[in-house]
Amino acid sequence: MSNDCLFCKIVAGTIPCNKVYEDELVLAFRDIHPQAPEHVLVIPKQHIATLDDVQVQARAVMGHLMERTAHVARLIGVAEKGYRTLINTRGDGGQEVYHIHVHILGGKAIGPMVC
Ligand code: IU
Repeated sequence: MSNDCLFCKIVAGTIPCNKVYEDELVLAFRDIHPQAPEHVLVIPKQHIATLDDVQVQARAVMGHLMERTAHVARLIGVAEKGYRTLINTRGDGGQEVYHIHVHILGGKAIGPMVC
C-alpha cells in the first residue's frame, strides 16, 4: 500500500467506492466521472503505479487482473455486445491516478480509437 495513493485508500476502505466486484487480489468499482454508460475500473489491490512498473513478480497478479476484467465485463452486462479496455500510462498516456487500473467502457458503441 502507498499512503498517498487514492486507489490504495479505496482498497483499504478509507475512501468509499461503488464496488462491482472484489476478490483477494483485485477490486472493480464504477468510475466517478463515467465516459460511457458503463465505466468500471479494475485495479490490483497491490500498489503498482503504472504499466511501466510491472515487474516479473507481478505476472500472476496482472494475468489475474486481465482474466477478472473479462469477468467484470460479463457481470456488468457489456461482454456480449462488446466493450473497450484501456490502460493509460503516465503523462502523455493521460494517466491521472498512479495506481494501475484497467478501464472498462461499454453500454454503447464506443467507435474507433481517436488520438
Ligand atoms: P486515468 O487512466 O488515470 O486517467 O483514470 C483515472 C480515473 O479514475 C478517471 O476516469 C477518474 O474519473 C477516476 N476516478 C475515480 O473513479 N474515483 C476517484 O476518486 C478519482 C478518479 I480522484
